[in-house]
Amino acid sequence: MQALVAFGANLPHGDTLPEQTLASAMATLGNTEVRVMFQSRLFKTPCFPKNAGPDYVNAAAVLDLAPSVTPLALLHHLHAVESRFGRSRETRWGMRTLDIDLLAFGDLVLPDAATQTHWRDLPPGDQSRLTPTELILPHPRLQDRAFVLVPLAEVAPDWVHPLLQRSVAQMLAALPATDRAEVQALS
Ligand code: PH2
Ligand code: MG
Ligand code: MG
Repeated sequence: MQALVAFGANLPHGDTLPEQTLASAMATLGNTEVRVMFQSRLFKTPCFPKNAGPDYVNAAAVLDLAPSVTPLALLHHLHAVESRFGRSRETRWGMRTLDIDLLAFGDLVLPDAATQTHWRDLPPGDQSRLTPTELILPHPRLQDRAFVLVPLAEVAPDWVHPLLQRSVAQMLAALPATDRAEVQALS
């Protein structure tokens, strides 16, 4: 099974800059059951929402998983890596030393199509106010964000969203050109 993950950071962790944190996180994510197959370059991106904090560094990766790895087990592993890099989880959309988001687990839809669609179609005003308590896959905001899709298009351009039936490359092309232009490769 393959999983797609997104990385983001906009605060240093001690003396470690966000770009170093992301590189170290991608380097330490692998274990006997999780293999990093492809990793994107690092990108500098304006904070969303605009002016809510410093610029982010973002990246994406494709993970190859042993059959024993469930979506929740992977999520817990990603959270453990976040804590190793100083992440505390008190404020949603707050500043962070490291955020690792599970974007997709193969073409699995969790918990079901109606619930994923509900969260995907949430009005913008509710998106910052309401947080799902269960794991929703694919990630409900995946199709909206250039800071996710630009890095993801380097590693998984042909992955198709199981409910939208659109590839990463197609979802990226559908975003405003101005959103895409704001995402700048660092390397
Ligand atoms: N992550 C957020 C909130 N805002 N903005 C950018 N540019 N990149 C992110 O990764 C990001 C964000 C919540 O996780
Ligand atoms: Mg995030
Ligand atoms: Mg997160």
